[in-house]
Amino acid sequence: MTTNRTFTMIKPDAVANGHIGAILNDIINGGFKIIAMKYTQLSKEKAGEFYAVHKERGFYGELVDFMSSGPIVAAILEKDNAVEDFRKLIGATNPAEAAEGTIRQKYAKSIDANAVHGSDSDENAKIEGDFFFAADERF
Ligand code: RTP
Ligand code: MG
Repeated sequence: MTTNRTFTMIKPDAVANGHIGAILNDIINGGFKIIAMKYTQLSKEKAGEFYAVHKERGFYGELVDFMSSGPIVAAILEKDNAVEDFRKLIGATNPAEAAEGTIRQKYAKSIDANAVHGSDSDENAKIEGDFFFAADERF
C-alpha cells in the first residue's frame, strides 16, 4: 500500500547557503502540501538516532556530524505518491548525478552536503515524521 505522505529535511548546508525559501517554493510548486514544519537543530545524539539504519556504513560518523552542525527545516509533506514523487523532485543522492532542475542539482554541492532529505519508503516516512512531530503539530 502507498500512502500520500513523505518526510523531508532541508539540511544544514542549504539553510546556511540561504536556500530555505527557494527549496520550499520548489516543494510547493511540485504539488506538495505542508502538513507540519519545524526550524530546529538536531543534537549529535538525535541525528545518530535518526540515521541509525546507516550505523554500519562508512559515512555514518560524518553524516551525523554534518546533520547536527547547524539548523535544519523538517517537514511532513502530502501528495499522491508522495515518497516516490518527492525523491524525483530532489534528484540523485550525489548532486553530480542529479537530473537537471532537481533540488539537489540546483542547491547541493556534494554527496555529503546534499541540501535535502527525502524518505525512501512509506514505512520510513511515517517513522521519520513521528520522530519530529506530535499529533497537535500537524495541520
Ligand atoms: P537522504 O536519506 O538524505 O534523503 O539521502 P538518500 O536516501 O538519497 O541517501 P542514503 O543512502 O539514505 O544516505 C543518507 C545520506 O548519507 C550521505 N551519503 N554519503 N559518501 C557516501 O557514499 C554517501 N552515501 C550517502 C548522503 O548525504 C545521503 O543523503
Ligand atoms: Mg535515505
